[in-house]
Amino acid sequence: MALQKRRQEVVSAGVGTLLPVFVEEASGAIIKDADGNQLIDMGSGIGVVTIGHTNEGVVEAVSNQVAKLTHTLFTVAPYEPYVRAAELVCAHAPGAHKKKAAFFNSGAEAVENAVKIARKATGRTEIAVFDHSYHGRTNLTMAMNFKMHPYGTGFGPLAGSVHHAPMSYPFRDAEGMTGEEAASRAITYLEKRVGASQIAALFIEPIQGEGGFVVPAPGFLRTLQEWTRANGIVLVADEVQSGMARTGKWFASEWEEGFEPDLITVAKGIAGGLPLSGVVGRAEIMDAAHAGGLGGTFGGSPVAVAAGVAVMEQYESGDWLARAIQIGELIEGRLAAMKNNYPLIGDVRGKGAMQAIELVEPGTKNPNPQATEALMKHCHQNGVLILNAGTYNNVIRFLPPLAISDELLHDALDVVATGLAKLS
Ligand code: PLZ
Repeated sequence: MALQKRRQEVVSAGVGTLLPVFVEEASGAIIKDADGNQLIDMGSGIGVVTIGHTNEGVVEAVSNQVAKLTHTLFTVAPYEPYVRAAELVCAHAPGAHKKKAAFFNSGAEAVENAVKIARKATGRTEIAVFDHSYHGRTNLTMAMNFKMHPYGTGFGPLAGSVHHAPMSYPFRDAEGMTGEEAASRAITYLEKRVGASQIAALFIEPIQGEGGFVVPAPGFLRTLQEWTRANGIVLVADEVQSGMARTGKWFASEWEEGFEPDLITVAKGIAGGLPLSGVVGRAEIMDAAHAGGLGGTFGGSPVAVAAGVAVMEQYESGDWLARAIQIGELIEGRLAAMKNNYPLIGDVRGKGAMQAIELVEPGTKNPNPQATEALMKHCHQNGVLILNAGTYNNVIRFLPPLAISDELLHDALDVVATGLAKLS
């Protein structure tokens, strides 16, 4: 293909791609490529266009904003939509405490800023993260990722003062291990290896994204929170992938009763495709950073925050959250039925419109990345854009735009079922 050739000439080989297509336009849950082919989008650009491609409200808000004001830099001369976006994200982050927010461009940048804020607030240096986690591609976040390859290989030296603790992974943990037990395993590890008094922040994805949609056992997050509170550690929920209506709640953190992280990082789904990220959380922690300590040229640009406001105001009706729950039930029901038919599926898990299957060698828990790759290819060849994930590359994740219809969901899942039948 001519475009493919042009791309290879001028785009760095380090920027890989999953699909050999060039996308022209998209709407709702349908993507159209340059050759006129249509794909059902079951990935939302990795959880970004949660509200749907080219959502009308977002398009209108962005178009209006672009015609009015595109840039001053908030730290030079502020503008109202930034404040409105902060009001919305503060109002809907879990917990009744007073909250404040700051906006940036990417998820990794939000994570980096949460580290800065937590270090300043505590006067401590060390950062704790979990196995199977993913936090970004910058130098610091590369060190926070669980997987060295492909994210960090050859890109070192990576940042220090980052410590990885064991995660609660119900499918792979000892049978019957509770969330409390898994948390105490992580806590013991961190106390021995690092020392609670040294730790500025503990980062956790309440449902892991790249790691394979791992949902920790109930009680895990709450037990970690008891420990961070008792030890003056800032608890940060990285909700870059799980956040903002994806799981049927504003934040996946809300699925664990009583779990109210001190800070939350948001990005992806917050702005319907525009680059916007943020850190939101306890006002006294957010205010620990000195004036001039946080910022960046494009962070919270007028156009990005206008999109964020348009998305969040639509979420306020509750309809999108309810739709995420329905989508979750439909997908989970279909996947559970497939699991009964095909022993390739070892586990079905997720919340709301964030669902996954973990593929194994039948009869074992041995990861099956070959079948996962083959299933993904089958779907791509049959017009369904699905994404893989997982430490062992053996997870297929389903995170469609919430604008998808039941009919398209069934079509996509039929293709998955045909693929599983072929592979079994
Ligand atoms: N935290 C939980 O999921 C981004 C990575 C895509 P950025 N995940 C998708 C890729 O291969 O680069 C992510 C995440 C969680 C942080 C990030 C980082 O967000 O916007 O990609 O920087």
